[in-house]
Amino acid sequence: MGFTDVIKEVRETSPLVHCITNNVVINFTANGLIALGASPVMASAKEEASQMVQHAKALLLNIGTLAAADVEAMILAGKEANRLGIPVIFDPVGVGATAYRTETARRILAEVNVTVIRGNAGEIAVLGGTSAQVKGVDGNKEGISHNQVQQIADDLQAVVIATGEVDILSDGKRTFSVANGHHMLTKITGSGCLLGAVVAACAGASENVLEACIGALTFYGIASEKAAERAIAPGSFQAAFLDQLYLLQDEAGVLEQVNQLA
Ligand code: ATP
Ligand code: TZP
Ligand code: MG
Ligand code: MG
Repeated sequence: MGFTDVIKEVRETSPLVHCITNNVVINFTANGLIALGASPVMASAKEEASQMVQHAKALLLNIGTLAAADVEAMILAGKEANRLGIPVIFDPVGVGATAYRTETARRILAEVNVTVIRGNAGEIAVLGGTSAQVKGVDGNKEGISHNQVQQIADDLQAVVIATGEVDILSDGKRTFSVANGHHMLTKITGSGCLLGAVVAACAGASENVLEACIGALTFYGIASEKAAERAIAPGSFQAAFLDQLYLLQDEAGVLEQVNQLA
């Protein structure tokens, strides 16, 4: 269940990923998707959002720089993606930080059938109705347990990915951890946001969403490890990371750190 098959599928089919994302990470996200072998389009006007989805294989909704017009576009595009049966990936950036973000995230989840939710552990805990203060041996360093992630996935009827030093993901029935990754990812902006886009590309190119997510997380984590070997600081890491999204193959020395937890 490694990354090989899903990344091969992405590179062979170059899925179009329609991104309605925040204005901090638009360029990095587009470049990351191209490096991976997918194809990005950023279209957030409500007048065209649902029409653009018709060309896409996956839709990414990211509330990082929330504006009312974008929310309307996200809901229109999300409903069209649901009608077409293409996966919708939701990144609830900063949910819990303000009432507006929390209300908007809840509204999107109520109106759109979201396929995958990818957030940091704190954001996922807020969506689950708790705070991320719980620490446990089976949790990630940010303090969400695999049981919590599984419960939230079951409640929200989506694949839920809680990222951190160790990522935890679940479809509500099966739960995995992915330990690949490098702390340099925390020294550049948009590493979580781009991960959401990479998950979208993989889900759009694959039949099995959970396996696509595991493939995306392991590939992304290993790409960051390889990039860190070649970088001296965040600036060169960002460039080396884009290089690895383009270059990384399943080869000797590539170690996937995936565990099934439940
Ligand atoms: P935050 O705003 O908390 O940084 P985020 O949206 O950037 O959240 P992260 O949880 O940082 O999301 O995850 C982004 C990527 O960085 C994931 O691939 C994750 O595995 C990786 N990552 C995050 N923290 C670490 C860490 N301490 N060590 C290794 N990899 C990490
Ligand atoms: N402010 C609003 S969105 C954003 C910032 C800095 C980017 C967040 O990116 P990530 O991937 O969550 O670190
Ligand atoms: Mg981060
Ligand atoms: Mg984030």
